[in-house]
Amino acid sequence: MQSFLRPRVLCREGDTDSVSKACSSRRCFASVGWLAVVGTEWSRCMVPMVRPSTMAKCGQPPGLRSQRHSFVASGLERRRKRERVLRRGVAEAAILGGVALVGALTRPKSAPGPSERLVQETQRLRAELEAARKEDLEGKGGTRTRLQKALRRLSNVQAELEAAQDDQDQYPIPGYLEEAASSGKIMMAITGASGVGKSSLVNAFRRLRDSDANAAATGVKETTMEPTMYSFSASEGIFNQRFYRQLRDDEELSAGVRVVLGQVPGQAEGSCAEVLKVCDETVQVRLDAGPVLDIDVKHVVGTALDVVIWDLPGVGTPNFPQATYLRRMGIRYFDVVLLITSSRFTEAELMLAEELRKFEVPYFMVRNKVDIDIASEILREEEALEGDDDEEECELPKEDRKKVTQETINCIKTYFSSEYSVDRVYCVSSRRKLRNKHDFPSCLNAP
Ligand SMILES: Nc1nc2c(ncn2[C@@H]2O[C@H](COP(=O)(O)OP(=O)(O)OP(=O)(O)O)[C@@H](O)[C@H]2O)c(=O)[nH]1
Ligand SMILES: [Mg+2]
Repeated sequence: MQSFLRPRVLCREGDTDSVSKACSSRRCFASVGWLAVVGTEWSRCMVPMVRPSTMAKCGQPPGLRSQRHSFVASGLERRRKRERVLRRGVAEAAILGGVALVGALTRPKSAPGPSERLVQETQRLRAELEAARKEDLEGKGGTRTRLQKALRRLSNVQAELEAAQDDQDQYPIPGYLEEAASSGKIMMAITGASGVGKSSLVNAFRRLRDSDANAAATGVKETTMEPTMYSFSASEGIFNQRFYRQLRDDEELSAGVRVVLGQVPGQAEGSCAEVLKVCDETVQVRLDAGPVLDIDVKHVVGTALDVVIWDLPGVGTPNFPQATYLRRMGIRYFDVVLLITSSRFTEAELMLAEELRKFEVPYFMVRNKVDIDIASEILREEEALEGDDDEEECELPKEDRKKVTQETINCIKTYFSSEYSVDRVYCVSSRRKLRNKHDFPSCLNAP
């Protein structure tokens, strides 16, 4: 799948200081996680893994020990328990065999809460203010204007910081997500309006019939009434074969670890395997498909990550009004999101897209139920060919049906790209017989 996000640089070579500074912000819980898991190229310039539990050791940078210190520090304390590494998976997730590297190895600039930039700017301005005060006390000339300017700048930045803080207070991590986040899995949400086929798609991803006992409930009326979690094991889904954490330079593999393979001759890229033995530069693995292979360690691209899919209630019903949906569902806290639509974009869907863009959550647009549009277009063509006699029935030849199908899909894609600048929309149908058609295989990167 192709994500809408592009890689962003968080930390350059030798810039490890910014890591410790990041620890001072409320978002550090997320950032340390991200930094800890980035790929090999990045791990060279990052500090070693810092878990939330080791946060205390990071301490506060000196700038924060000023008059406003308590504001940031107390908030930090308050959230210590609550704010888990909800979006750490973004950086570590990658999809093989497809176009995208999800999360692109960086943390988003606009993760929820006060940004690192804001915190750093506040520190800088405080230091500036202190220096101006000192000079003023020492009776140096011309310091008054400098002092006033520094005060003004600081109060502006502090207002921004407080606004970001308030925003986070209004949009806390929902309880249901907080618990699941500690599992260390990739949190993926399926969201969109009610009835667009979110739960049906979950079943399609899990290769289940809607009628199977453990399938997600689907129906013509509003059905999913609370966020429901589905974990994927290697045998039932595809996602955990596609998401991986890139190996760090110094990371050693050991028997039993599940890994994702790169381009191994004769194997599909992105194959999943279990490590059986490690000897120097060679690893013996058992592919999920069965065979045991001895491969060069360079073909191991990372350790496989499990994925949890959250089938969310639909937005915009009286039960889940648009006004409170973002807050109730905690959309901004997910690692990756599938935004499902089944017709034209509605205001609610645009709101979701905006939120995802704002918080830089990687997301994919899926246009479901294309079978209905195609059937309807074919019917229209046939009706056009029929005469006035109601009894006369005309069936479009196979070739023409194919043409109408392609045209319908193209039309849907053009609509999203021209109206909303969304260049990649996966046109799918979750109907069982159509799960290998249209963009469904590429949506899943299914082999
Ligand atoms: N023809 C067709 N029908 C679909 C498709 N996907 C879902 N449906 C039907 O659409 C209806 C709604 O599907 P659900 O999966 O329950 O939709 P949902 O988005 O989960 O709905 P809520 O849980 O209420 O938010 C059901 O009757 C499904 O059988 C599809 O691709 N094609
Ligand atoms: Mg549902």
